[in-house]
Amino acid sequence: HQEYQYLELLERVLQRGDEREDRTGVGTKALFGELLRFDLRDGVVPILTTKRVYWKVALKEMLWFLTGRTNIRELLQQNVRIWSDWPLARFRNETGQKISQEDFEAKILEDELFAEQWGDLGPVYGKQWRRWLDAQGKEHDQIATLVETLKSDPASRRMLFHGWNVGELGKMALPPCHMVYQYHVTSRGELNCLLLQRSCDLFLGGPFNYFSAAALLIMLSQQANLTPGELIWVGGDVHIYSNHVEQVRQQISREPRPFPTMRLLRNPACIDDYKIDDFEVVGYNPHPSIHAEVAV
Ligand code: UFP
Repeated sequence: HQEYQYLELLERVLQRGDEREDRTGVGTKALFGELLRFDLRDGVVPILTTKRVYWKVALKEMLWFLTGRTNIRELLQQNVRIWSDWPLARFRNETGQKISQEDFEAKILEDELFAEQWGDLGPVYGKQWRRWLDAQGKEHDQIATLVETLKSDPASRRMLFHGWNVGELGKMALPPCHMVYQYHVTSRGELNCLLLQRSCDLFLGGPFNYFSAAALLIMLSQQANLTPGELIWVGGDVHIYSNHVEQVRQQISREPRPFPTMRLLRNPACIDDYKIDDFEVVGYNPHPSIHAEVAV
């Protein structure tokens, strides 16, 4: 079962990971340079089964990236709260107010001006993917270019998009973790993706990142009339936070179940037209969810 790769990686990081201080102050165990391969043929998707993964949340986030927008308001409108911590921390720091996350999110939702001032994450993922700004002030839509190339020149070795826009890193709430996505089309018309993730919170981030990269690959396949092949995930600093160790042990003790499959219910006219209801996941029967705190 493909999920054992992940469980073995968890185990390896716990056993052999270098214990180190990290930016958040929480502390991690980390390995550098790890690789996982997920076979996406026949609609199989890597949604882990040894804990419940909220795949709809990950998918809504991916669709939000594709819109090119960067304000958490559009996420909160869909009840997605995974990006709230960063703007909340900035608000508390800069105003000295001890507002709760709930109140902060409610204010972002009801007050558009407040959202503009405090809800924006800076030029993170979506901005770079859809509107990368070059030195001449011209914007580049890396996703549209990718779809075009997949259709017109699938043998190309230049099919990729990148989030690490050096000149804009300072303005981002978080510099991109899942950083470069490179694509490859086989002679059989299978689409493969190699994702380089520079930094991975293996317990909380990884499971989301695998699935959303797979979902994007599936959308791109449909747009370019290809079939899903393989997702190859490469992690740079792959770590487990010290306050996730108990959760990880619990997860490792569980037996994986078959990965589900995902189907697209519609063939949207372009990569911008996908909606959450276009995706159907079949046969997902995970173990219960395991809660853990995110390090900000
Ligand atoms: N992180 C992920 N996946 C993501 C994301 C963040 O694992 O998609 F946005 C984690 C990795 C790391 C932290 O623990 O967030 C980012 O911190 P740093 O920039 O110091 O690597």
